[in-house]
Amino acid sequence: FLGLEALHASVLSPNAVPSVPSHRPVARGRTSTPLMKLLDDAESSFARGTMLSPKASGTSYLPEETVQRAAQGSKFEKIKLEKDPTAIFTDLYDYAAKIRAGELDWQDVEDADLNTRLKWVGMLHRAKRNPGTFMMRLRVHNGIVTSEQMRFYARSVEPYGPDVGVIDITTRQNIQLRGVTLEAGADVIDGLHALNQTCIQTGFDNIRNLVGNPLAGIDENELVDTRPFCNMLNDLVTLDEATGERGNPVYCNLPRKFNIAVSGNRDDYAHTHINDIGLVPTAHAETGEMGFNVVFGGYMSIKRVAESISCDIWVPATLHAVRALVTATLRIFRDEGDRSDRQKARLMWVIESYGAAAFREKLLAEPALAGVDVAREQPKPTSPYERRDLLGVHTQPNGKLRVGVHVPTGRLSAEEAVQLAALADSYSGGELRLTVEQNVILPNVDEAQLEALSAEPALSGDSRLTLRAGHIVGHTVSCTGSQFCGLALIETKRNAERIARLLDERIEVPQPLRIHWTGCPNSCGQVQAADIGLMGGPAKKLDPESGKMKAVPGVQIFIGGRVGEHAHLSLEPYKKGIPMADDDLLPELIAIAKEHYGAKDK
Ligand code: SRM
Ligand code: SF4
Repeated sequence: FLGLEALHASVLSPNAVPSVPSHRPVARGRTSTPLMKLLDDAESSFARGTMLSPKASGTSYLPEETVQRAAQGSKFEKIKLEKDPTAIFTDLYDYAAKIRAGELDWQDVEDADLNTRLKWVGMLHRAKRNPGTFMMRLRVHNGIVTSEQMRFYARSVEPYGPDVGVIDITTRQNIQLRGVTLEAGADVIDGLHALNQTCIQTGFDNIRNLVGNPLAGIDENELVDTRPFCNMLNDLVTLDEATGERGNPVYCNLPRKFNIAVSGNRDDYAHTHINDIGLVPTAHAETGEMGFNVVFGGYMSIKRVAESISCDIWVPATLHAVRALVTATLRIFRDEGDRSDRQKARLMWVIESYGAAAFREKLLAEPALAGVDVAREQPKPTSPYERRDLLGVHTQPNGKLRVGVHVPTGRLSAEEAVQLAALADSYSGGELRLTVEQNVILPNVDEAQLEALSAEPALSGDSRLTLRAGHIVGHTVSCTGSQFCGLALIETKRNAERIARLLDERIEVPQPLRIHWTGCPNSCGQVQAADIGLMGGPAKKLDPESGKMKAVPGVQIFIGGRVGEHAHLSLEPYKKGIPMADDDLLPELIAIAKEHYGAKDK
């Protein structure tokens, strides 16, 4: 359905990162800008003497009024004003060089850089669980990874040993590397850039990984190929159009994170309903032209979980129209979003401040959208449709097969990553597709090779990776949890994997049962979208020794979330305070599975 424009652009820009020098000098020196004056006047703890770079920074693009609000805003706003996060890119190289030369210890790096600004280059210090090590969050737009990139991930984490040096597939169809030190970070970035990939703008107030259809281009039900759109939007975030350098400063000082998902079919594998912008492929009712109904404002957080809403907007499925729509929305969000209360700084709050209809008018008045053929929301398809499973073996339109590989809770050891890369080289033309359920798809497998693939040692015997996961194990998703995340109230991944196996041993469910785990109310594991969602929370249990109730790790249970065309978030917990011990949690889960999902004892 896509025109030449999209395909042409995708050829011109097959991936995000051009070859430009990564070591850029940052000019420093005291300047008397209106911003410096503002900083001087503002009651804040800015480190005096830290200068703003005269080159374009994220802050250079903010209107004066926004800068003023930011200067009086949250501690993160002040950190961004004091030194623009874009500068951390080159600072990282300086830090790495000094640490290697023995002139600096990571502990001497100023706190705002170490624990906040470095997130701009995807380096998240694991201060609480593994001080001195970083999780590196990449950008894998549309979830497409080459075998070469996968081997590079393995090489990057392998030095940190099997406990810390692991790779995670995330709930945004993305990759996180663990254990990386500050001095190694710069090398990892260079390595990524050499492989046409990057990690910039992934962990701070940035536009996060672009989620697309994991079946793009190999999908018998495809309405739009999401790859060119994810490529184009990824370029928008990672390239400075003026200089060709990395990192577009226009969107480098947002009020908060920003999520975009591009769906390619009626299955909505990209989860448009929980993204700030969700593009839902829908043909124009009168002209038949393929385009996107746009939904806005979906998000999850500690204080509030909101399903996306319609603002009655449809745009054609052209790169120009989608870019215009996204840049117009980002302009409003960047300049008008809340800068004082981080809990109110997501797009939904801006939309609500106008009301959906007025926000639509506001958006359409944006210069970026001038000349774009924006229509009212188009009717959604009504014919029956069954959401397809991404795991298992399925035929592609070209006669080849797509084969889902289950990766328990998305966790890969360095060795498993190398094995996956080898499988991709042997069977899927060196390509791997990631899913938001934290699994992998091997595309374009020859039917004649299926038997050999199934018999591969990496996928059989005791291997954690498998082509044949049970209905529960295969559909379990988990956030990072307390092993690495300082915000976690419980350990998630190991429990999720173990409990799913126990459930698959004890009960039979007629269809996949999506159990999601999340270690705290931020809901990175998207529990409100799950059939059964488990969120870390307080619980009490009788202590047999003291005879008193004792605080123990526990969960809140959510049930009835839906994904796909008729997505629905389950906002209120079904039960609270369930202790995590197997004898407490398993009976609860079995009862829910029987009562709500047709499970039977085995
Ligand atoms: Fe998340 C913060 C992990 C997807 C909502 N998230 C965090 C931090 C960075 C907290 C921290 O500093 O430790 C976690 C890092 C832990 C670690 O070591 O891995 C973290 N989030 C994750 C990942 C890795 C979970 C996973 O195991 O897959 C996911 C990475 C996605 C990516 O590749 O970019 C992840 N986080 C999500 C999602 C799901 C999604 O995007 O579909 C959400 C809910 C959707 C949303 O954002 O609206 C989510 N994470 C949050 C929030 C709440 C945001 C808010 O507006 O308040 C936080 C807290 C924050 O940002 O302050 C958070
Ligand atoms: Fe950490 Fe909480 Fe996100 Fe899990 S949900 S990764 S515990 S912030």
